[in-house]
Amino acid sequence: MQDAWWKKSVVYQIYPKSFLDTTGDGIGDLRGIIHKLDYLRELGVDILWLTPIYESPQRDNGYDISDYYRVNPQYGTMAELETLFDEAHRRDMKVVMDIVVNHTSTDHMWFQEARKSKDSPYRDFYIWRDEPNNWLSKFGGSAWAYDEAANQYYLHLFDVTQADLNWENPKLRDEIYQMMNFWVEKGVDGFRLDVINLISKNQQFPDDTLETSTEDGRRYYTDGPRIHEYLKEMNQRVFANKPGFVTVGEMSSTSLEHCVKYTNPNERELNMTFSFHHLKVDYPNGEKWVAAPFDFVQLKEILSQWQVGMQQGGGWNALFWCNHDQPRVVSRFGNDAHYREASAKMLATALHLLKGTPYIYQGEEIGMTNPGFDRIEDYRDVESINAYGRLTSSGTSESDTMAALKQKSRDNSRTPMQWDASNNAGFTTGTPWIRVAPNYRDVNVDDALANPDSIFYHYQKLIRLRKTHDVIVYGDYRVILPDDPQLFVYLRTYKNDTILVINNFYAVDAKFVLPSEISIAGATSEILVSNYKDTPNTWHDLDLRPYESVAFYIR
Ligand code: TEU
Repeated sequence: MQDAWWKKSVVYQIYPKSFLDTTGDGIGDLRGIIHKLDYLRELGVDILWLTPIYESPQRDNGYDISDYYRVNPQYGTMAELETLFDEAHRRDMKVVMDIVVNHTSTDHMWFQEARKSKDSPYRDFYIWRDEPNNWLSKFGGSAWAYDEAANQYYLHLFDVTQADLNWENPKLRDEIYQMMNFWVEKGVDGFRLDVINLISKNQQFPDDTLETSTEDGRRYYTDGPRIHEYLKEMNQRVFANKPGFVTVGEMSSTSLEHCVKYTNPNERELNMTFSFHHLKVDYPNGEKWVAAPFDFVQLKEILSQWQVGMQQGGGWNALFWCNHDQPRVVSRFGNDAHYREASAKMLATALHLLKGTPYIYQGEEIGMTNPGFDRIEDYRDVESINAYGRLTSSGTSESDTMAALKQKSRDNSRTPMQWDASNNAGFTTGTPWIRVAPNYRDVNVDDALANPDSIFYHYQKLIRLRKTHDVIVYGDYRVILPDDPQLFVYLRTYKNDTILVINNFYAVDAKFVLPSEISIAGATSEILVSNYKDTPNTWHDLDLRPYESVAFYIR
């Protein structure tokens, strides 16, 4: 039985477009990533996940693929990608590629052929109807678009240029597995599978009620009727070809029960899943596009539910606060104005000591913040621009709309990586495709590396601890004081080891007293990691300062 090596690993997500530009065209590239591999090695991460680098018209920054077998020339060449694999491997890092198989760009040859005629062998690669149903696109408006050449409507759960593939068609599935095997043979070590739980649609295509923002059709295609069958087939036909291959599924609006099934090794589907419920705690009534505070107790409840549920069901969580679709966590659940360093470290500890495989999104390791763009011209993301149009034309004021974008836009995490204090944060010598966040002179990699107390070294320490303490990897999870409005406290236990993690999520002092019903067997304790220098080693009873966070190791 292959050891589940990826349980001990930490993944670093790279958004190539915003990582490092070596050509001066304002767009990051593969050579930029190669250039920074030593930096990533220094951080200590084991796996690099690259968001899509395939040929694409870039309507959705590469999640709209027009050719799965080619590298987007803006990013570089196939030879450079191979060099990137080799250079990462030489440094003991693995590379995971993003695979988008729920949809392709409408520029893809399959779609271009499909629309020409009902007799095209590619017609049935997509989902066509004479009459649309009332499902809504995740990016706003109807999920169906009329195509003149085809004289039918096609389904697009995302942008109108992202046509959903028809997984009912075995020929389409063959093509997809063949394409995936091409990348496996090329030397990629794993896949991150984009919205993979949406590929099986209810073939009746029933209308939804549209009564709430989530009754938009999703119940008919989320974790759909044949999803587990497809993933088992994909596993057999692709992943099983390479021992140790790692897979993570991105699961939109999923359930715990399904994620247990996706990731329990006996099911032979995937290794781990991303779920998003904990990142909707600032969506009042399910509505994303309003500026709103987050519900802290609900955040803990959801995290705890997934910790316990995956543990009981033998599944495995991918742990994350940030990615290229989410605002920066220090601006969201931390405090980027007055306690940027302390709160970024607290959030790192709170996440990395949970059970699961942690993911770091580029820039998170130096505490990058939301950029605070307050002009629509600064935004690039199709979802944000659509939302702006929809909100302002339906009567939401300009200022409420901009407040929502400023807090929620996906562009918050897509601004260029801040390498140093020089122009454009050292990201490019040209004009960046999206503006650099204005705080780059204070928040950058150069400064982080020069300061032994930086957020960077805090992440480095957490990554190292995972390698030396099995309790971090395998320990059982239990929450303490679930209703406390300020503290997130949990225990991890494995064999004779216990870790007690105490996090103050607010800018005011707090007091922790271990509840009497909790007994921890252990005579000695030490502080594994903390974000204040002088935290006392008193785990029964502790006064916490703003955003203070500490993990006690008790034996
Ligand atoms: O995202 C899927 C997804 O559902 C989101 O997190 C999405 O950004 C959110 O619903 C918007 O409110 C994945 C990719 O990560 C994202 O970048 C792509 O745009 C999307 O799939 C389509 O491929």
